[in-house]
Amino acid sequence: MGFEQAWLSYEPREVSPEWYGIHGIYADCGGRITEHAAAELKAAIAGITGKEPVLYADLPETEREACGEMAGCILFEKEQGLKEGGYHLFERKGALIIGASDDRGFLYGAFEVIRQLQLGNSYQGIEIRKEPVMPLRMLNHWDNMDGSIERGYSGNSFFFDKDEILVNERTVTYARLLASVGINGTVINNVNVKDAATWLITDKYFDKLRQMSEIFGDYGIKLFLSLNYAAPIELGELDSADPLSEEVRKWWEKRMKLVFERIPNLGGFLIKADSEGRPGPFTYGRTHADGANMLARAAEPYGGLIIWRCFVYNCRQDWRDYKTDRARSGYDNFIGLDGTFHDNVILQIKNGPMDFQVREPVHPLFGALKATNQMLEVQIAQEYTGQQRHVCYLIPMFKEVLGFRTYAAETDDTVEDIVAGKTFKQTKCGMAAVANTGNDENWTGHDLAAANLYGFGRLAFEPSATAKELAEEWIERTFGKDQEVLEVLLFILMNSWRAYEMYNAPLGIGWMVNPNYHYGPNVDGYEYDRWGTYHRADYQGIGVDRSRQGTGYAGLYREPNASMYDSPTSCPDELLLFFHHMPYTHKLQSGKTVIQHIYDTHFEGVELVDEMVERFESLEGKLPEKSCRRMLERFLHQKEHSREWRDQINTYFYRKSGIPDEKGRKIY
Ligand code: GCV
Repeated sequence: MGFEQAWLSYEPREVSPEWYGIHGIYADCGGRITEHAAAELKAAIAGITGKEPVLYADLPETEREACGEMAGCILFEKEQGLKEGGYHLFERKGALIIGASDDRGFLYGAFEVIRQLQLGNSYQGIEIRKEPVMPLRMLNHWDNMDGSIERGYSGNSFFFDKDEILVNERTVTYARLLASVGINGTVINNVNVKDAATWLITDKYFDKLRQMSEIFGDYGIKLFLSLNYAAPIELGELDSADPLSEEVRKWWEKRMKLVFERIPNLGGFLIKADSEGRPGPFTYGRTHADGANMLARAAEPYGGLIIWRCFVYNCRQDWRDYKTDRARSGYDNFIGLDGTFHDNVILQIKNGPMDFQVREPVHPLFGALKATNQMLEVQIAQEYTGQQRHVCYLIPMFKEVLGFRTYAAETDDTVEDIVAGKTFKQTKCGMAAVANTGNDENWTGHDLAAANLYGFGRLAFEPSATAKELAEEWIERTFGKDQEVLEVLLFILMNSWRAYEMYNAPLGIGWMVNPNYHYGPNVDGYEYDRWGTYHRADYQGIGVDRSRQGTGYAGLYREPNASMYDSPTSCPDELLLFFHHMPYTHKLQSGKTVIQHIYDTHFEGVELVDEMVERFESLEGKLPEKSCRRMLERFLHQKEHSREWRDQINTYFYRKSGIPDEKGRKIY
């Protein structure tokens, strides 16, 4: 099985009988995207059924019947009334119809047909009507131009090498994979824009970027670039990047004109400003709105979007300072600017207030910002969740985030409603994921990590799909239909986030990792450092007081969330230490004490991993050999490494608290 194609492998498999009778595809009603959709459909049918249908790409709708029998054909037909990207699949007298009102609708409709085909479903009597729920469904790559990837765990970049841009077969497969799950935008370079990447908006790279963007365009995907806010200075042309300076404004106007002319399929820019050492408007005493709006005005004539990140905090904190709270910083920096951003600016907000920990509360800006376009940023690169060596299927976490009620309105107030544009009637909004791909043969290092890439795209398109459904689909499309494989891999995926959380930092406190590279346990790794990420454990208790008496962070939520988080009796167990400093002897809602919870979850988390590995081993011979070997190697590492987590965390808290495990298990 060719893993370069991930879930788009079109090798023969058993499918419902009528697929073998497909003899024609009629697809004359769209542009280049539709042509690519039809070609993809043809390749999928030919590969899977062994029978190649004829593709009638230039035949007007009116002349189709003249070709004879329409039963057994797939017809692309214009259908009014569907949202951009929406499609309608149905059967008419033995023919399968893909109705859509635009090119992207045909593209996603064709990929829906391929999904049905790979899953082996019949199309008789089929009736599927879908429209993308989130307008923007994006990937953010943190690829550097030297070929490395910041927080990359699956090889090197396939976009860049030695400061050059790569455009090749993999670019096409990448675009097909993204389109197949409905992703419509991608940022190819790291948000930390330095050195050569600053020059991406210059003549040096335009030709290659245009080529790449055209390939993406064929699959309905817009290319985006991360921008260096200080580009006018770093490109050696000005000595200021002050957003209110006339000279700077003019510089950007000229630059945007050039860039959009040379790369017509450019969607816009992503900007990390005044964060972790990156330049921004603060240098000039200006606000984020000043900075974003200046760029937005310059990009507006070309329909360009400015996606501005809210990951802004003081990374030079004094660990002795109990007042400054990093969790508050995104909110404090942006809430006063609500309603002041230009219409083509979107604020991109991480799912939690800290940084992609295994458990965090939802970012309090969701529901607080009412008059600003906003996007949710999640991370499928598993920076803090096992770095694609541990299995951690993150879709259940994303579902919880999307389902969180903000109380910003009486109804339609969940994070999903907000980023789908429902709550505040916005059209420039959606969801982005920090990507988990690299040039490894299987794209994602751990074969099972591809479920996160797949699930993310599908979820952004159709958030009502359950995590389990998406996992099932991905397993069957990738490994074929085998009940045992399905059951085991489903068990592993669906338990993986829970298991990882169990043997990781307890009760929402986060951060007990080795500094810098963020892998492996180190309880005090960040405790006496400048990053604002503390657990405040002493011999009596642990946790950060973010209640009214503490940093006041809990009060940033709307009621009743604020009160729920503010009191340790109503705060959900899994976030208790994020919001409160508690004695080890405090009884959780579960009835266990904090310390016993720590011990139990760490022992049980490891047991769960053992069970996952044991069940995986039972699949030997049922999975493609190379892929099975790769996974097994990672599972064996996870088994060992989860023990390291268990023992370091349990030992640390046993030594700190002096309280023994009720069950008398081995703690060092
Ligand atoms: C791209 C965290 C990561 C950084 C990342 C940053 C961000 O701090 O560790 O690698 O930088 O988040 O999201 O900008």
